[in-house]
Order: sequence, then C-alpha cells, then structure tokens
Amino acid sequence: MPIKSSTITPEKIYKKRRTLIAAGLGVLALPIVDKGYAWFNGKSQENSMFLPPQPTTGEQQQKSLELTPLETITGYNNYYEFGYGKDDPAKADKTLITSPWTVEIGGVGADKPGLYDIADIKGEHAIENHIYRFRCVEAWSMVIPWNGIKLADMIKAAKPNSRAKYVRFITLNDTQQMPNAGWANGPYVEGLTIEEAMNPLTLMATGVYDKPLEQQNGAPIRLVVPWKYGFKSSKSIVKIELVEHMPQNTWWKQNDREYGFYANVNPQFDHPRWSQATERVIGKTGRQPTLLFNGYANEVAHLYPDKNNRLFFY
Ligand SMILES: Nc1nc2c(c(=O)[nH]1)N[C@H]1C(S)=C(S)[C@@H](COP(=O)(O)O)O[C@H]1N2
Ligand SMILES: [Mo]
Repeated sequence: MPIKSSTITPEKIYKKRRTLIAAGLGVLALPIVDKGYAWFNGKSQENSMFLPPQPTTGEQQQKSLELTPLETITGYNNYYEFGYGKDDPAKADKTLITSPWTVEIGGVGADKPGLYDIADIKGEHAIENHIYRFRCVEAWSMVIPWNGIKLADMIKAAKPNSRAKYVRFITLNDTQQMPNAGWANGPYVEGLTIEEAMNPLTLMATGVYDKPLEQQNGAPIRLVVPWKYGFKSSKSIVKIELVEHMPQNTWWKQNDREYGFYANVNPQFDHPRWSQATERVIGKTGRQPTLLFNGYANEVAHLYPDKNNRLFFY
C-alpha cells in the first residue's frame, strides 16, 4: 500500500428522459426545466412542481442534510488511478475516454449476460436523484446529490439465477488513460452480496448536481453504496459479474487487517489506526458524530443480523 501520509488510506443524454421518484407517490416523469436545482434544496414544494427525491431514512433527514458544494465534490477525491493526493484526480489531464463506453454484465449467475453502451443504459433506465451521505473510511464525509439508476434494475436485466450470490465490479485499468493505472496490481475490484446489490439505495451513479460525472468522480458510471465506507463505491466501472463466491476486493487484498469485504459504517468499530466515532465534514469546520450504517440503518440493518460482529464493519 502506497502511503503518502498518515491520513492516506484506501482510500459522467442525460436529459432524454428523467424521472423523479417520490416515496409512496409513484413515479413522475418530468421534463428538465431551468437550472435551479429546486429538488436539491428541499424547496421543491414551494417553487416548482418538483417533488423531493426520495429515499430513505427519511424525507426529514434528506431535507436537513446540507449539500456539499459541487466544487468540493469534484475537487477533493480518492481515485488512485489518477494519483494518491486528494487534488491529484481533479488536476489530472482529462485523458479518460468516456464515450464510447461499455459496461459488460455477466458471470455464472447471469442467464442473460450483455454488453451495454453507456448511452443505452442511461436511456433505458429511469434516472433518479438521491441525496446521500458519503463517508470515507478515512473519517471524512460529504453530502452528495447523485443522479443515477438503481443497480437492481441493471441486474434484473441480466436475469440473475440461483448462482448469483455476490456481485463483482471491475474498474477500467488503462495505462494510456490513467496516469497511475495498475497501482493495485490489476484493476480496482469491489464486491457486494446480491442482497446489498439489489437494495434500492444502491446506485450506479452517472451524475452529480444534474451534471455528468467528472473524470475524478468516476465518469461515466460508478457505484454508490451510501451505508458503506467510500472505498466500496468503485469508479469508472466496465464490468459487473454475478458470481457464486465472495469476491476479494482491492482494499481487502491490500491490507486484510484494516479492510474487509463488508465495510459497513459503524462508529463503534474503530479503524486499527484511527477512531471512526466522528467525521470531518469536508468544507466545514469541526467534526460530527458518525452514524451507524451512515444514517441508513432503517433501510439496511436487517441485512446484518449481528451488530457486534466486526466482520461486518471494516
Ligand atoms: N477505481 C477506483 N474507485 C474508487 C477509488 C479508487 O481509488 N479507484 N477510491 C475509493 C475511495 S477510497 C473513495 S472514498 C471514493 C471517493 O469518491 P469521490 O472521490 O467521488 O468522493 O471512491 C472510491 N472508489
Ligand atoms: Mo475512501
């Protein structure tokens, strides 16, 4: 593991069709209007017909979350294929070719494997808006208004069979397009259980603040799993495999004492080298308490029966 300092760890149509999901209210297809991001600010009811995006731990929590500015989301990153420093990915030349881009879905658990063009993925599935907390294992956090599609929708299209127990994600690993490709001795790999992958919170993000993802955020499509540490949310995905056995993810492989498979956020289980009880909100001063499952316990706690087992929390 390349270490620069003690704080370092593991650590991109679009307007064709668009839907905003409101919990319990069904799906509303709306045209894109002005550039006021009403829904992002919870002001939807007052100044437009936009309904607030939904998920989760509720509407209340969603509205009270203070959004991290776009410049911060695109300026402070972990994307080692573009360098180890937090501003390296933002400063890197824009060498990633995101169009054309294909995502392959296969594996023994897929009865209908396929190779999908990114434009088709975006055109065929409803693009949803979700404001999620984002918590890096390095104990910093942001609040990000993502645009994307449910991973579950992509998986269903692949007709998963009974052998689909886990999902393995593979990132582009191209030395021509990424100055630090191969830092992990191969592509960046991540994994989820099929239940985690099918959870409605789990997104394949294609945008932030209604803009296509920047290279540094994992253009053109990246995973977002809001109740897990950030390293689970792998960027610039080229392949999704439905597999039978638990895949070994990159950080687990790098250091199995510090990083495992599940990596669910839990303030009670410290990282071997620092506390996970609190987090630094990037762009603000001070720290805030970290929440169990990063605030999404209502949605995902049932997936992990034993809350005292460290196995689930690193
Ligand atoms: N391919 C790839 N995906 C990656 C990483 C990486 O280095 N390479 N870093 C991970 C880590 S540690 C974090 S915290 C998040 C950061 O996402 P952001 O820069 O969009 O906030 O991306 C994750 N996905
Ligand atoms: Mo991270």
